[in-house]
Amino acid sequence: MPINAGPEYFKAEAKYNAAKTIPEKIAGLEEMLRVGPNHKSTENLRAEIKTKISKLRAQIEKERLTGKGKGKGANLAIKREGAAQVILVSLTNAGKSTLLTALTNAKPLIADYKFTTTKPEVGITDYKGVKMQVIEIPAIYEDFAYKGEGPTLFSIMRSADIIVFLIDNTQNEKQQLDLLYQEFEKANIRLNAEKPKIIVKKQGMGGIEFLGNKYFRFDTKDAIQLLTQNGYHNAIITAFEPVTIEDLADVLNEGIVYLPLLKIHTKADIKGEGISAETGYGLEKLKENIFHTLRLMKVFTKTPGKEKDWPPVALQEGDTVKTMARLIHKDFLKKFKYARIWGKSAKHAGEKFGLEHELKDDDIIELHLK
Ligand SMILES: Nc1nc2c(ncn2[C@@H]2O[C@H](COP(=O)(O)OP(=O)(O)OP(=O)(O)O)[C@@H](O)[C@H]2O)c(=O)[nH]1
Ligand SMILES: [Mg+2]
Repeated sequence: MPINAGPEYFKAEAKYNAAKTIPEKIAGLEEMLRVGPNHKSTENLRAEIKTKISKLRAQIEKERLTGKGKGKGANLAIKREGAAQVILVSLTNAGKSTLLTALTNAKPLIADYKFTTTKPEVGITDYKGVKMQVIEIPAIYEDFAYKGEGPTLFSIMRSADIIVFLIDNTQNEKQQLDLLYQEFEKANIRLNAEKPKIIVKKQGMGGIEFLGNKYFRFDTKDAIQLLTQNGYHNAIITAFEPVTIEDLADVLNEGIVYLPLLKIHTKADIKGEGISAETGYGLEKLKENIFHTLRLMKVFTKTPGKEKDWPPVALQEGDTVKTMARLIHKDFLKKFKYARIWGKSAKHAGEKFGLEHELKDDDIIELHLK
């Protein structure tokens, strides 16, 4: 029994103990986390609750994939296209379909009644020559993560590159955000969060070993118990920055994915700031924002004596001449002599560089081969 737990905690615990279905059990445990005390002496308990939740969630995911359980087993696969997959999410009527129509070639139904969109709608948008796939997910509601098509739709989102929340300026902002965050939490998707810097590596033997002890903000005895509960009997645990036992519980839960989030406010023509998909206001800026949040950049190729080629190639920030050469042709790495570059990463126009040189957005690159 936790120290200083209030009556709400015991109510939640009773709810958990009485629960018959997995979602009910999860809801009970989540409530225990929410209303339970959160300080140093309860960290172990919280980590244990988290482990229970992730095991139950994994069970739901497994049942979904094998087609057991009530949710349909069918996997709605969406073929990836373009440099990135962008997901539009909101409560009903926030303007996802209107935005998708304004940004892409898609023609979803738009209406002022609730839950107009009932399956994912897909389109392609163009940002300065770079194509990105945009997907509208049917509106989120309470317990979407567990009900009907929700788990299947969340599994589409798990493999996406970025989540965009649409917040309707004409509705209560906090209610929209709370519900969205809550459902993503339930689906084990962490938004705009860094993965805790701790590595757990299973071993064949040797028991449990800890490296980087100065960073552990927990008792290794408790950590061993948590690891054992999760099926780790031989493992090396390495930390690179301060980590709590809850961080360890998160890392042990392989079902967690980490995705970037962008929040945008819609219907700015009626009220408030943000975008208006109806008038087109703020849409170019939005695409730019998505592009930068994804840490993408565009690089142009060029042949000697000619203008730059169109369209540009989409690369990830930090990519080098080597990435580019490899992308253009598999033989180019072997034949590479040097590159000439025009743009932000070059001090003067046409400067010569080797394979390890880091490119910048809007660079123009001319490859010279042996
Ligand atoms: N004034 C104004 N109305 C908008 C804007 N965007 C959407 N709407 C209106 O809001 C209503 C809902 O728009 P949809 O695009 O269908 O919203 P949705 O998020 O796709 O809705 P669901 O599919 O039901 O979840 C429609 O009546 C739209 O015309 C906007 O930027 N300005
Ligand atoms: Mg819609």
